[in-house]
Amino acid sequence: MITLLDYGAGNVRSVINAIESLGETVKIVDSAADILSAEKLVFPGVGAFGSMIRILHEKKFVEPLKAYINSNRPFLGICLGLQALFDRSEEAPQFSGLGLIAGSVKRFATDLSVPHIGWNGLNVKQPSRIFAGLKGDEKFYFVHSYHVDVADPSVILTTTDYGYEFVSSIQKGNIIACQFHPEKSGRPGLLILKNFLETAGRAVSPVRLSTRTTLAKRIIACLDVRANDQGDLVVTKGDQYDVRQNGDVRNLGLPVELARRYYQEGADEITFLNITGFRDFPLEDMPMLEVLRRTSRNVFVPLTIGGGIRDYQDKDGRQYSALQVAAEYFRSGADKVSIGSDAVLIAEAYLADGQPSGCSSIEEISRVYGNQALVVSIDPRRVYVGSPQAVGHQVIKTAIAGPAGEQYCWYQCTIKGGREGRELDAITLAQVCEKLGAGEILLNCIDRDGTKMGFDIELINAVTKAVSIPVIASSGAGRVDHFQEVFSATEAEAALAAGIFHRREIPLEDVKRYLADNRVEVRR
Ligand code: 1PR
Repeated sequence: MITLLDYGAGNVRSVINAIESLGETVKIVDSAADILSAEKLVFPGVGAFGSMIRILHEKKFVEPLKAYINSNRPFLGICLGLQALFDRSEEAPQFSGLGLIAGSVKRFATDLSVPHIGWNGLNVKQPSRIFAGLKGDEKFYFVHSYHVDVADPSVILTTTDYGYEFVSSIQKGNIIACQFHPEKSGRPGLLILKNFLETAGRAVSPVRLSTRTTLAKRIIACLDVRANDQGDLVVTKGDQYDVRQNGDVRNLGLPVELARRYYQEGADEITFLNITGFRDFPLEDMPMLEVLRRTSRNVFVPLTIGGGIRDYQDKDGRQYSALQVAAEYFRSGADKVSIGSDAVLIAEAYLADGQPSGCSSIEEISRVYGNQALVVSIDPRRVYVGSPQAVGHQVIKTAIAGPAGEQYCWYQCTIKGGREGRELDAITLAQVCEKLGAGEILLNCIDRDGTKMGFDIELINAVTKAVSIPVIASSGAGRVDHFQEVFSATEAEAALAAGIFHRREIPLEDVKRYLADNRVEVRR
């Protein structure tokens, strides 16, 4: 029996699913007594450092947790569950950490995008039983803006490179804690969990010891989901956002089955977009929550869900906040939520008022769950203009001239699945959303969607240069070299595609092989 400390702040379902997939049963901590009587305790910290420590105090879990760890019984901390063990964190200096490992938690000080999101490797510094069966060159999933700074080097188990070398896991007796997410790291992640659970294992070192690790470029499979005219939830795909063919919604498969296929084929992440979420209230749309629950049972890479995340009043006049909608998604197995239409309206209000409201969905969700859990999905359309001064938006010079020979364009934000254009450009939207707390940008492009013409490199360059959070390039992938182009010509950290994968035109493995052959770091 494994005891799991859930303080109610995010996706612990994935950890439960991963442990259960290894044949173990999980008991969730209800009271301090459950911590004190645990035999093996897993603490998957999610959210933000300050809210985690506050809730641990409110629930009176701090002293039992210290007593458990001081007793040297098996403990596995994940992500914030590692950071919690330290004295303090720059993320919330007003709160003390548990003070069980000497040192503090610092924000990444690098020119690279922060959060550090994606698959990176481990430099193993000492043998451990959790490495049994690992070769040493595997990659694991990280998503964090802060890392631990250890006072006593003897506890360092692994380091990872991101701008500089930081400590990515520690071990002190039976206390093991890692910054990466084993439950989201596919087969090698499950192996680490299994090794932790089998406490009798011998300490070993992997065969291949790396001295420097590299963050991989991510390949994301995207599933646009909606109900078809018969009321079944299907994966569909648009051409420039038009998902109907001969009047019917295109049906390219079932969401849970397709997600599982992409996991097995090596997708680094899976994104579900509930594309009619702007119409329906997602908490009434239980099938979508069920899709997440079922997918997260056997898909052990990160899952993002978007569509309909905003404040809402149901037909009985009951109010729901975007935070409640997001919470339901996290509880059902999502690791990140993605906001589309609402982000545009929030940015417009911010620009009109000259200051944040403090209570927008972006601010509230990132405050509670951390900005790494919040993606903003942008649906821009190219608008040609004759000169940079023609409009009051951020205009770029383009090599692809417009119908009347125009040399300039701006990227107009849209809402409601591209149906409504707004007086806001995509670059400004990305900048405002970063300021308000978004941790990542999913950059679609209506002009390229479904065309297989390749990614809009000009758009992606304009946005990646304007923000310091990771950007996912999306829309237009048609050939393997389009992925190579986007990673060599832009600073995008991930590339997302849909149609070519759904129609089995290009296997995911071919994309990764081509990238690896062309010296782009990928996870294989
Ligand atoms: O506005 O917060 O409710 O979120 C709705 C979400 O649904 C947004 O993220 C929006 O991008 C998405 N969406 C709405 N309508 C459509 C549509 O297609 N009619 N899909 C839609 C957006 C675009 C991509 C697509 C890539 C790759 N899908 O995600 O997967 O363009 O396609 P390709 O590789 O085939 O070119 P809200």
